[in-house]
Amino acid sequence: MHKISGFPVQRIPKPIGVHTIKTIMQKVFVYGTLKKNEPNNYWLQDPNNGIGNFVADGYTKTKYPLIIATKYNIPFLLHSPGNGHFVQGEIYDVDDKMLSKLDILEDHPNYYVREIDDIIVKNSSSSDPQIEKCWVYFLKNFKPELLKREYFDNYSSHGSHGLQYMDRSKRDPSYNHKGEIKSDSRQSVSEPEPSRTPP
Ligand code: PCA
Repeated sequence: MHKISGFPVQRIPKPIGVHTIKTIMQKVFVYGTLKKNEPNNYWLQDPNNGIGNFVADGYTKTKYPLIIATKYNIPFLLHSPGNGHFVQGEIYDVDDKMLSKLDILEDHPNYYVREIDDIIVKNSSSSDPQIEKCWVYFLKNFKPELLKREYFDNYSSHGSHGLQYMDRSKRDPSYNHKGEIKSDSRQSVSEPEPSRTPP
């Protein structure tokens, strides 16, 4: 028994076998519409989706082509290492729930493919460049002609390129835009998109 302001207080012992549940966080590097001030950043900010905490700005350790494609002006990081630029973006700490929500948004692994890659952390206090292993949504199995597009190093939907992103709610559900970019998908095929996979 302890006494606080004269009243006896009983210490409640921690029950045996009860553990604190630790949330496992993973790092995601975003380079497109998920960045701050871009059209899909609200996914990371919505507590109903889980945890999405901004960590730092960063850029890819490897060069990749960052392009804007399809009639909806969607940004894609083409999995073609060594081509393009060191791409700028943002690192977030996310929990499993948020990661699974992002996978739905990006339609991983059917459309974008999420892979671990080295990201250089900007403004890190140490003098050596700090590298974080982060998940990144790449486009694989893309049409080779996409490599002839303009390469960006820092995406903005409102950039001087004039290729403003079109939100999925405004798109034509009968148009298969994946056919414009995927080598294994035909452009003429128009199949309605499942409502849960709207990248
Ligand atoms: N969203 C993901 C991949 C491309 C996109 O628009 C991102 O921002 O990283």
